[in-house]
Amino acid sequence: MIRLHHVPGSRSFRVLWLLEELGEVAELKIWSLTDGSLRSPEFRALSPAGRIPALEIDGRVIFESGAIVEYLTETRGRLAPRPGTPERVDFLQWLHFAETQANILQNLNIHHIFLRPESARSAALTKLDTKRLEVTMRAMEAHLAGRDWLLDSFSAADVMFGFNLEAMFRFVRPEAFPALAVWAECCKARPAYRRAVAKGGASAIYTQDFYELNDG
Ligand SMILES: N[C@@H](CCC(=O)N[C@@H](CS)C(=O)NCC(=O)O)C(=O)O
Repeated sequence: MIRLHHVPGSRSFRVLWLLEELGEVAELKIWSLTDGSLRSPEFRALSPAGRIPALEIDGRVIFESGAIVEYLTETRGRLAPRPGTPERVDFLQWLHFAETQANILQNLNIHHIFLRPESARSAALTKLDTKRLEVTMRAMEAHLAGRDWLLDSFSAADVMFGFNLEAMFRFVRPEAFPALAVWAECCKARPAYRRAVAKGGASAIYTQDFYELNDG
């Protein structure tokens, strides 16, 4: 039995999509980011920082989505280059880059959506994180121009952006990032991605297509 602890639209989507790509059947337990349940002893026993995702698999629990993605590719022997190969370095680099970008996206979610009261939100920090997001998107645009996937073929490095590619164009418009936008559409067109969206449910985070920067 595989059980994924999931919030629709969050980083757990990375794991859900990868499980679909690998043909693994998982039961989902849905949590909320806002009702306090992630701070419960029940959830903290699975993920000590109270963060989504956690995955029950092969007789244990794993937290940290990057570790889960590495574990799944290692044990299922697919969608990642072998350790020790030059392509493995690229794989690891983009895998971890996804989390650098995800942390910025998480800050923007807090600035635009979660922080209450709204008067506590900082226009300066929102602007700073929007700029930092743009920098990561420029790096991806430069890398993806003229190629289909982050590596020579589709891999779990692409999947690691599963949360990000739903989020990034909600804060930065796509016009300056044509290669990134095409890659995002190719990811979303994969049958496993679509199955994961259908199983995991619509985003529990976003209610708007785009969040304007309020420069004050
Ligand atoms: N590096 C961790 C980050 C996990 C994380 O921050 N998840 C978010 C959802 S996308 C979360 O659980 N947030 C709840 C909170 O911060 O209280 C991972 O990749 O698993």
